[in-house]
Amino acid sequence: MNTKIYFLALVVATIIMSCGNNSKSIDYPETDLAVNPLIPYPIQIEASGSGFGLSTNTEIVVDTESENLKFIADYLANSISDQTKIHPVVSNKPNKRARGVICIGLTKEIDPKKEEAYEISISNDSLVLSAATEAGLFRGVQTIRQLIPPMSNDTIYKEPLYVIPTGKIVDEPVMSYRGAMLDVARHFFTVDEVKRYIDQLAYFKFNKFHMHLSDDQGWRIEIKSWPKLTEVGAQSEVGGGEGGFYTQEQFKDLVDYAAQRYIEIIPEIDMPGHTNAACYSYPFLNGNGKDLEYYTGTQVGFSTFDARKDSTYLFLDDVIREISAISPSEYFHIGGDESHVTKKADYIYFVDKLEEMVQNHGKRMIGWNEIAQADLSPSSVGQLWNEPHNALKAAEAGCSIILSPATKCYLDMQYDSTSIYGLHWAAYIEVDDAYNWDPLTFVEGLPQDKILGIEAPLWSETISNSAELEYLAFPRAACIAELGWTPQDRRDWSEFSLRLAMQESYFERENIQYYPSSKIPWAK
Ligand code: TNX
Repeated sequence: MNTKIYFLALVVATIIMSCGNNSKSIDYPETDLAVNPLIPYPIQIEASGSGFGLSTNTEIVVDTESENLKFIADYLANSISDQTKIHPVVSNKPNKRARGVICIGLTKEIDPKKEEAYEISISNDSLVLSAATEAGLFRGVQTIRQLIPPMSNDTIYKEPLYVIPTGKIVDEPVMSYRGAMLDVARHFFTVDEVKRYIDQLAYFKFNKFHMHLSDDQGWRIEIKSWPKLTEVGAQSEVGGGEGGFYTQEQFKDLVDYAAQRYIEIIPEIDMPGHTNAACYSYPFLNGNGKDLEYYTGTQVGFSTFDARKDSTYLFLDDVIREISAISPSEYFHIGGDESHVTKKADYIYFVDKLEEMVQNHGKRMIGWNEIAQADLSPSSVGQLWNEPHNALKAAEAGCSIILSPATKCYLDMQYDSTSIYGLHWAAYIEVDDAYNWDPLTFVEGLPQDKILGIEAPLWSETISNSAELEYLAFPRAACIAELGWTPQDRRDWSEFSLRLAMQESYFERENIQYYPSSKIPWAK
């Protein structure tokens, strides 16, 4: 038996033996695990009506020899202490006096192909989280965090207990790609701001974070062989602020930070359009024949690389090589949207060349739906934002599709006409609009086996810091998280809105500046 798996079996046996009698005296109130604040909602819940009392005597037991498992357990311990001020001990073996043990471990009982599946069994004395993979355990930790009530019950025992309902949760996502995108080009977001967003996405079980690293207004990642991209091209942003960029070290730090949360970062260099900042830094790249200047406005579609110059491709080969070397993702996103001043034949030529180049660097190409005009290979991925016909065309070429329809998924759309941030060219998207649709049937005729997943882009023309980002992202990102995880037949808006209301304590505790939509029955 694998030692880690043996570990879980051993600990569960120890818990049953050592803690078996400790909680008998507690008269738990009746509970119902099925009525809970969980977002996304799990696929299977069996409630058993009693309680597990999280208290100062609760310990977390994990195989501490494994650095990754220890990280996951510590992540839960820190979260518990933020939520309750209780800081559980994390150890290999429960202390004899421990009352209530949270046990985290890998198991062979779950199919390892179910990469993010997990199970949680909760009884009076123990809460056992198991999964076939570390990613599954990390997802399960988010479920535990969400099950902890905001208030303790101080009357049923000699010390305060945070009562978690007993029962069993068996869970796994419907989609393997559940992403969010942040545009760090229109306005730059610092490493700490990006990390903060990654943590919020992790809480809702997202597993991909797409970074839009370049656009007309700024180039945001250091390329050592072409230093002016950041010396010149990163020095501004929408509205004329000072901009900024990530050094390669900082980008690697973000990749690692996300990976510890089992989130993959997908880098995007948007081209051949949306390239004013690069062309301004290196004018030989420019293909629109006009004089170049910094651009701090919000128009789109006026810039292009020169798609017929060999030097453009020599430059891009360096860019893709350097980024690929620091990006473990299997994907490289080439953008490809709104290249309105690139001739159609040049655009197709460009995308075909880039697809090959990306593949030569060991990656699969992703591009916005316009790339379907090119002769795509089946390993590439089209990202639908506004043209269902191009999503269908890409799928016919054998490509998988990421669904990000602007009318549903765009977190930068205003909620309604009174929203203080955001645009509304695609739609006003209230929280129920973001929730009430089915990604699997959204594009008529798109085969479901071609749907890789869903992604919520957040363009940053109107936002420049965490508070503004959070106003647009929350609570709608929670809707997209559930669409990617929970099967359609388990989704119901009125019931979801109650669960979302129960997330208020999370938003407040983390000081998340969410939009307090009137569609949600918030307690306050
Ligand atoms: C369209 S969506 C764009 C972006 C803008 C966004 C604003 C897409 C692929 N292109 O350049 O930022 O609208 O909502």
